[in-house]
Amino acid sequence: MESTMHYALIFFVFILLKLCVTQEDIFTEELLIKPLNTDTVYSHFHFTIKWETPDSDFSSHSKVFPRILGELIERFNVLELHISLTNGLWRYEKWGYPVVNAGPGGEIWSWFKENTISIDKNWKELTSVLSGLLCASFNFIDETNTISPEFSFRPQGVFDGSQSVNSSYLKYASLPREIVCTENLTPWKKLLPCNAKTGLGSLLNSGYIHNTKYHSLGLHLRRICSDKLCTKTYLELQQTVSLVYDSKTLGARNWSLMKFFGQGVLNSCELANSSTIYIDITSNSSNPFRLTYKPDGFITSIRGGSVREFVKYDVVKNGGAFSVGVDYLTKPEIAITSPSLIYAHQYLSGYGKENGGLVVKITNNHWSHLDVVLLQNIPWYLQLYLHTLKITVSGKELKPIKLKFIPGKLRTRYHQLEILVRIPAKSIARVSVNFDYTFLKWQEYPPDANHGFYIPSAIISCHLPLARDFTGLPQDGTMIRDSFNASRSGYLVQIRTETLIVTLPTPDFSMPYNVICLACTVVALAFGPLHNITTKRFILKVKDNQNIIDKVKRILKLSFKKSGDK
Ligand SMILES: *[C@@H]1O[C@H](CO)[C@@H](O)[C@H](O)[C@H]1NC(C)=O
Ligand SMILES: *[C@@H]1O[C@H](CO)[C@@H](O)[C@H](O)[C@H]1NC(C)=O
Ligand SMILES: *[C@@H]1O[C@H](CO)[C@@H](O)[C@H](O)[C@H]1NC(C)=O
Ligand SMILES: *[C@@H]1O[C@H](CO)[C@@H](O)[C@H](O)[C@H]1NC(C)=O
Ligand SMILES: CC(=O)N[C@H]1CO[C@H](CO)[C@@H](O)[C@@H]1O
Repeated sequence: MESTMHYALIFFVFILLKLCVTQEDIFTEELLIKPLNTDTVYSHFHFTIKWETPDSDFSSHSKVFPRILGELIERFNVLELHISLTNGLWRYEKWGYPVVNAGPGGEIWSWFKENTISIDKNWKELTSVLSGLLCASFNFIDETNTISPEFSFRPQGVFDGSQSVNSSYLKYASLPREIVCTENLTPWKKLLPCNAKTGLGSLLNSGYIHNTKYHSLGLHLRRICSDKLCTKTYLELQQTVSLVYDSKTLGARNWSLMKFFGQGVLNSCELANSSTIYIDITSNSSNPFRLTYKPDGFITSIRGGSVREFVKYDVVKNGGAFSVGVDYLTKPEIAITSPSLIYAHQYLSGYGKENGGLVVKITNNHWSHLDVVLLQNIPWYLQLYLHTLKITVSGKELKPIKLKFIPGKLRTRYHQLEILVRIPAKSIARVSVNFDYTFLKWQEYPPDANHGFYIPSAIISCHLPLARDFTGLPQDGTMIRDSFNASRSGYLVQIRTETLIVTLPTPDFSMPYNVICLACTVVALAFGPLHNITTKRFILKVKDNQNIIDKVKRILKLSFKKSGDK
């Protein structure tokens, strides 16, 4: 009797706990496929989890939200976290803008909450934990290569608007040398609710991802409002994969999921609230094609004066086992994307092993002027001269509206240069600065010293008045909504330039090896005969018993002599 009551009590408590503790978390997955040009196709995976949870207590259970990330946020007092791991360079001028922007290599930035006691310590620990979590070299991030840009970054989620943004709560670091590979994709996939077994995640086979022109993994954590008045907030996790396929490597212009990923969608993820594939068919008017699988719906999206057409496939409704694709009806003629409004390139100037220069060229294709923030994060092993900073537009010098420079310190801090400048309509601004190369201490060179040293990509932020090729980070968790009609005063785009390699004056590290080899050879050559002479004794040997061959020879000789005598 007692034990029955006992069990009943436990059961009751269990039910009560479940009712109190289970909070709603919603998982959606999307795949956007968009032809970028006559020979490239962009596919972007977007996995979103929205978790309705209190700001500080992550001990409650979630259905699909990865527990490790919840713990991380609580432990390190993180407000927002953004990570990207990228291989390849996004070509803004040919491809337009990606949904999520990322520079080559690894990149990480995080906002900490205002009540954080030691931001530096939390940052160091956070990067170390993430390094283990994603198998990336984030553990090489420390205060020497971390910056806190003032103008370039703003929190992307809920933010208390009463206070101005204080950039001392922001930490940004990039690892331009990071090589992104399967070992990063595998732990990244483990964070997905369906663990890449079913649903759209199952398309991410590493064999097919790493032979693309460009691939980028992203992980973005932020807090968003649940409604307009922001009575409740959600914790939102966005996991993204961006891939750019080249028809030349695929062998044909006609593409399908089968060709991209080696398989179609086999089944849907049970935990996903929605699972959708979108194909951008806006380019059909210039390069007509035929869909190989019947779509479930059409969507027209209007955004900032740009109308785009999409077709939609519902993975759950189709019950899995299908592959979408496109067969082109004509030969390629017209480039699909018009030139982007703004793009930039970075390169080295200067001469010799001493005088270097860094140039960023920003192109404004818009019919009116654009205000642009340029952020440069330059390693301390280049000694920068701010007085040589020059901004020119077709020969004429341009004054920056705002300039913030935190000079680097040898071995302790990177240079941080932020420039707000107004670029006139239809022009190219050239921002150049000179530097000297530094001699490093001999232990500071990496094992492959002659490979060179990296300069991270520059970041250019700008409010675009139009959203022609702009997709942007989704504001409400879904990339494309039915009859989406957003007209905002500006669309924030951030673009990143290429990373650069500089060769610092490098000592000849093979010299000690050569010296050792030579010295050893000389010693060995000299030592051998000397050792022989000094340690060996010469003894005269008496020649007595001859061996058989000599005996036989002698006998034969004698017998021949005898026969000759006859
Ligand atoms: C930003 O926060 C830091 C640390 O709390 C504080 O010292 C600094 O005065 C703040 N800056 C502004 C502009 O509020
Ligand atoms: C693209 O246009 C061609 C004719 O111009 C039409 O036959 C085809 O159905 C269109 N494709 C889509 C996906 O709308
Ligand atoms: C693309 O598909 C169409 C229709 O099936 C076919 O006629 C055409 O030859 C294909 N193109 C290539 C390059 O395979
Ligand atoms: C979108 O907004 C514009 C301007 O407000 C309006 O003219 C247009 O009809 C709207 N389109 C849709 C589909 O609501
Ligand atoms: C929050 C949300 O989008 N919930 C949706 C989950 O899926 C069901 C059925 O498709 C919808 O009714 C909910 O609105």
